[in-house]
Amino acid sequence: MRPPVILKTTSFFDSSYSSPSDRRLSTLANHFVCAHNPMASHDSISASPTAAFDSVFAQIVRAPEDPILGVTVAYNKDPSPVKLNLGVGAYRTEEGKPLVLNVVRRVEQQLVNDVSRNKEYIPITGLADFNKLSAKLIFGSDSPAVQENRVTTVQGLSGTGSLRVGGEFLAKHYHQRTIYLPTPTWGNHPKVFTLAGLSVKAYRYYAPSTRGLDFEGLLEDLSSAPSGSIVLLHACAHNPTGVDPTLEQWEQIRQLIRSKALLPFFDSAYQGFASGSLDADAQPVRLFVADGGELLVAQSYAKNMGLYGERVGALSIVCKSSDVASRVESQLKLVIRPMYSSPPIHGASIVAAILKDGNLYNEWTIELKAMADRIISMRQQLFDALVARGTPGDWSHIIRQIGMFTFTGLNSEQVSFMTNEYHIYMTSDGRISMAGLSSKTVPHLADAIHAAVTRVV
Ligand code: PGU
Repeated sequence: MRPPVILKTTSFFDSSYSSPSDRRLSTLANHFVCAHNPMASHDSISASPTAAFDSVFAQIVRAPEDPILGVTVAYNKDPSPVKLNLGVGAYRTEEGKPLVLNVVRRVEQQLVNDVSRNKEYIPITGLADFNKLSAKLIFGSDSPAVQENRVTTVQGLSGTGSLRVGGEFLAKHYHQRTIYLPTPTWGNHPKVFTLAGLSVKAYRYYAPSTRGLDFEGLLEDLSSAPSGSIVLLHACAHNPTGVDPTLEQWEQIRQLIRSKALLPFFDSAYQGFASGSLDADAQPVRLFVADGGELLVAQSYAKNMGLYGERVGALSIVCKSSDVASRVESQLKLVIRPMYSSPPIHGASIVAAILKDGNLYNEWTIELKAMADRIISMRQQLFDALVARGTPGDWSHIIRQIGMFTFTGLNSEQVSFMTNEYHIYMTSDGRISMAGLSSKTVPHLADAIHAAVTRVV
């Protein structure tokens, strides 16, 4: 027989999370338990653990699925053989399979075979080699800021964890607590920065009418941001729009940001994925570092090395002097230590091994370019397929936009229609991950888009 559990029916979750009807249910449950158990009082009672309403968590309201990762949850439940997941930004091969890069497999094998390696804790700031090489990757191997030791880099839990640590550091130590995010932006940005303790505001970025950049709106909004405000910038391959400023526009953005003493915080989740070149995709960041001003960059190795689940990333803060940089680093440690103590060793060891060896690095860049090129070819194939079907509308943005995503312009009703009728899964804002598409699945997607725009207004 199972021992009885002691149960407190008035949960502290009551007041903060439950609706009035939930609370009525809780009171009813309490009466029910008490009526059937002469030993029970209203405060502390014994009961079987089997009934759902016996739980101290009984009042918890079900949260909605994540708008991006929840698409995969729905996809996994669909038994259709033609189903297609274009929701999450994760690379797939022509066969629709996840890809582990050859160079990553080889390095992993070497790491496993090296018996001198151990699993000790690594420092709070992560692997020193990894940090140095990550800074060089984003800022350039000849970056004066790196050479002058004005950059502090700490290993992070992929892009998300690096953004979160950067956000929390700013909330604690920077004089301005407002961060401006582009509209639209990656759906997790507002949550990450709000929970880090910053206050989130928006700046105009995308113009639905042109399916391009709202450059005037962007300049206007950043011009009226209070001096010192933090500005989140997607380093390249803007998510979800696939719309990036030109280098000339970046230069104007830089001048405005510096003249108003705004603080740039770059999110670099797609270096190498936009153009296929790691250096070309880092140009906007390097433009800002070259003027000697300060900034933050969060890097992710999820996409460009295919290390999604390994959670490898880095946060760099470029400062005016090495003395400031080292004090900043000492405070970053105080942010990290109570959050997750120290980062994991495996993924960062893979990245460090690849970045430090010329041959492995070259091999990586070839595999990376192949991924970027396949995505670019998917854009052309989808565009051609829609033109061939005479699908109403101008679809040239599919080949103009860059990076992992196409922001199709399809509305949420059209997206639901495509999911219900064609088993095609994508985020409700009409974003499709081009990396999830293959030559074989392009006709199915083109048929679905054609049907959606002709049948669902
Ligand atoms: N920043 C941007 C702009 C991103 O698009 C993503 C991932 C991240 C940061 C975080 O990536 P890490 O995996 O933490 O390095 N966005 C993808 C992946 C799914 C998700 O939402 O996390 C996406 O589909 O938007």
